[in-house]
Amino acid sequence: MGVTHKLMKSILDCKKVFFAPLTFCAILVQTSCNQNNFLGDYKGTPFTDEVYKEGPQKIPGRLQCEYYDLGGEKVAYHDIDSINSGSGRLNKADGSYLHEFRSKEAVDISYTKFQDPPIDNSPYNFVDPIANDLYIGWTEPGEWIKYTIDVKEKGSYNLSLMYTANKNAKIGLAINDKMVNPSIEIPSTYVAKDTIGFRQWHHWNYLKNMTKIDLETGLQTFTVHTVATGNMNYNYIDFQLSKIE
Ligand SMILES: [Ca+2]
Ligand SMILES: [Ca+2]
Ligand SMILES: [Ca+2]
Repeated sequence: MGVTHKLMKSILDCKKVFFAPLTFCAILVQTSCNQNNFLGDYKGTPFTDEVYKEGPQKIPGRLQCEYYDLGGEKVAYHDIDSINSGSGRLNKADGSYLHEFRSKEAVDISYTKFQDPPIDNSPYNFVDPIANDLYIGWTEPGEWIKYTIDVKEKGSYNLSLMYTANKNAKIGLAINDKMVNPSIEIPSTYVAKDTIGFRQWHHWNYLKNMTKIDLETGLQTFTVHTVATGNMNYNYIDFQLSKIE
């Protein structure tokens, strides 16, 4: 090999070393761009605080309704008023996590209370909840809450909801702001023989397989719309993979 050949070879070897990381970076940038495009111009970010640090909720799995995104009114949620009727109000600010959870935001939040006389641990539950589980309440038609989710497996998912409903109601679900089911009927959990009025908002039920939706992998947004009647509490939604496509 002549001197010129040696020189050319060393330049090419150098280029390989130099360009390999650039190619890797280009792939990363491309992936990032695709995700940004998928989320459109969405300005919300996944919820995180001093307790919950896991970022976007993982699918398949259990989506906790109280971990809707950060970003505020008309970005991560729409609520009919500007106050949290639960955290810091019904549940007086006392420095505790449960009483002050997202108390500065308009979405209304409380938690399951097991006590005597019973509230969320009453004999009128259809399905027993767990104690001290945060949930969204004071729901009204027109309100919505949005989540960044991280779908790990493409496929068709069965969704099941842990909830209460003072009356028959309806919710709608959207992926990336496109409705995938605009009207899911949520059966009332009203029990006439329970004579304690406020407890009609505390009879828990699990609506198994309330709908089925198809999901691609990756980051995307999931929105829960309160469509009709309101008066529901949303605790969590299970996403169970029913079929790999
Ligand atoms: Ca509110
Ligand atoms: Ca509300
Ligand atoms: Ca919850």
